[in-house]
Amino acid sequence: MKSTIILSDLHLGERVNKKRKRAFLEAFRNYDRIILNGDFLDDYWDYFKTRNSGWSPVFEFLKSKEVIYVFGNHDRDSVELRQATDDFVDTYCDECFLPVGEHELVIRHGHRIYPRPDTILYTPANNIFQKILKWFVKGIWKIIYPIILITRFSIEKYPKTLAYLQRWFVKPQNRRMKAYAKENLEPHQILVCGHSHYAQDLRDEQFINEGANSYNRIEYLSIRGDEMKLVVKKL
Ligand SMILES: [Mn+2]
Repeated sequence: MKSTIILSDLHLGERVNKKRKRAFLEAFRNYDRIILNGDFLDDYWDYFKTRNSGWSPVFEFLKSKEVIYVFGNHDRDSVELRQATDDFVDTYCDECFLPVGEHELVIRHGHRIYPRPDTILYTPANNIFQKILKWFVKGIWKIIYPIILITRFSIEKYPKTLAYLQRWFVKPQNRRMKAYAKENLEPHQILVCGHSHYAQDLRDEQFINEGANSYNRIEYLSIRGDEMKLVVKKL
């Protein structure tokens, strides 16, 4: 049976981070199948520039693996995304299923269960007022998003102190995903999401969040045979 790694929220952009690059290559090496569970690339940056950036050894390496690309809220399905990634991706989807022992994993990024305010940027504007609103939000987003990225980075760099500050914000997101799983899934299924950037293994409650990889940590769900393990490592 193929070994599988599921990870999300790498938020790769035009600027490479060597430490993270090494960590991803090291992690990918040990698996046959890689499931990129959303927000692998980030549309704040240009997909083609990201593809040709210092991250390109990671993309090149992925060509030797089976790669499943699950769309996230920062890398929604688009012609540009597919063109920039189709040389290393085997399958694109919004959701995928993986049998593990007696269970079946339902793998989704999570943004449809817990939408964010930036959803407006991706909703079609039908009249002039909606167009102005969208244009306005887009302008603000260009300023706010870098601040969010820097805040996240500083919080996660000092997990023993600052990371606790964001728990009040991310815990409710996981609670909502867990409640969704309980209401909508079959008893043998387990919902596997990212999106909240908060790793939690609650498989007995049908929910696993495999965390995030956008800062000083590497977090993923490792699957070998019937064994599932949530791995969280500081870089
Ligand atoms: Mn997300």
